[in-house]
Amino acid sequence: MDHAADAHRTDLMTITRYVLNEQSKHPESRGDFTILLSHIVLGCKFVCSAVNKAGLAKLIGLAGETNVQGEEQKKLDVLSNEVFIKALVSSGRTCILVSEEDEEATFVEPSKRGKYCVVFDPLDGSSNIDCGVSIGTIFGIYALNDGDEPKLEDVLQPGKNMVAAGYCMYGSSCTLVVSTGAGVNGFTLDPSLGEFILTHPDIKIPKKGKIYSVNEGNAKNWDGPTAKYVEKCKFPTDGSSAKSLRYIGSMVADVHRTLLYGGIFLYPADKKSPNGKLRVLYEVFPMSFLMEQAGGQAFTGKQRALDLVPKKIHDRSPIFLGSYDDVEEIKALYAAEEQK
Ligand code: AFP
Repeated sequence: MDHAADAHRTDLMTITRYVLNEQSKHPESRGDFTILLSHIVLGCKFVCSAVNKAGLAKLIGLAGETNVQGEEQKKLDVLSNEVFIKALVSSGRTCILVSEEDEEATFVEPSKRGKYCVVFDPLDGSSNIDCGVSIGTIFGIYALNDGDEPKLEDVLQPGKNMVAAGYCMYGSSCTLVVSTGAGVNGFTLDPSLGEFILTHPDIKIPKKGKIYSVNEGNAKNWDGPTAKYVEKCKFPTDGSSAKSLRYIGSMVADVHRTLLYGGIFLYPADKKSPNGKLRVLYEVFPMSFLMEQAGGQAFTGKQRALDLVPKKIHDRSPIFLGSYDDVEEIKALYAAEEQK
């Protein structure tokens, strides 16, 4: 009998235990972040359960409303947004909430306010709901100085100022990947316990990968560097093997695979969408934060993604993120283009 392995199986590192351990390293901490995170975890569990039951409960299908981006909202989007807004407000630790589903930022009423601003996409990849493909929640967190009056500029900050970021993927398992700025950890929901257990400690993305992930249907509208990069992935000229293409069309799933297996995920600018498709605050920033924390890079085609300063809460940006060496290649192609 392998006693060491057995001890490991019975000594579970839940996300709450993990965060409390981290908190104890900061004696000045009042536990506000731990409380906030536990409310985010509750939101993730609720949405996970709703996503799992969607087919049975007839929760899929249109809710008859359109969101800020002009897309038709599905019932699960509406539900997930409500769940997260309520969970975050009731934590008593938030002051400003920015959701993909709401045109305006929500300012929490003074009696329920705390110092954290949370930007989030409650259910990203919603066009995949009906066919059961993995979807997810993405979030990023900024902190105000104690006593500061919250204002919109507090969430229009570069991503490098985030204090934490993460995503929860509702897939074949429910996986929560989080960084508080000291590495990246992945927790998997044990449905029988109702607890997220640390299953992927200190995730590091491979320095170079064998997979590229992009919507190639947009190729005719790409700029030179993106087109050249994808051509190199398929027809390498340095004797290396061609990369494999994997594209789900659900950012959480595509980024999760990239984080674990390495490679690059790109949603570039194109002639039709000069700023790409993905939203800076609650898609580009949290995923770029995680990539950097895991040893990878994130680039917009012009600069480090986390240096961007959003002007509006629903701004978009092109994004290239993943393994360090793969992102270096795309950076070199953009640099060469600039030299011309
Ligand atoms: P939906 O929420 O409309 O499904 O969009 C998902 C998403 O924002 C992101 O999760 C994907 O990476 C990206 O869009 C896919 O976009 P394309 O369908 O244009 O490839």
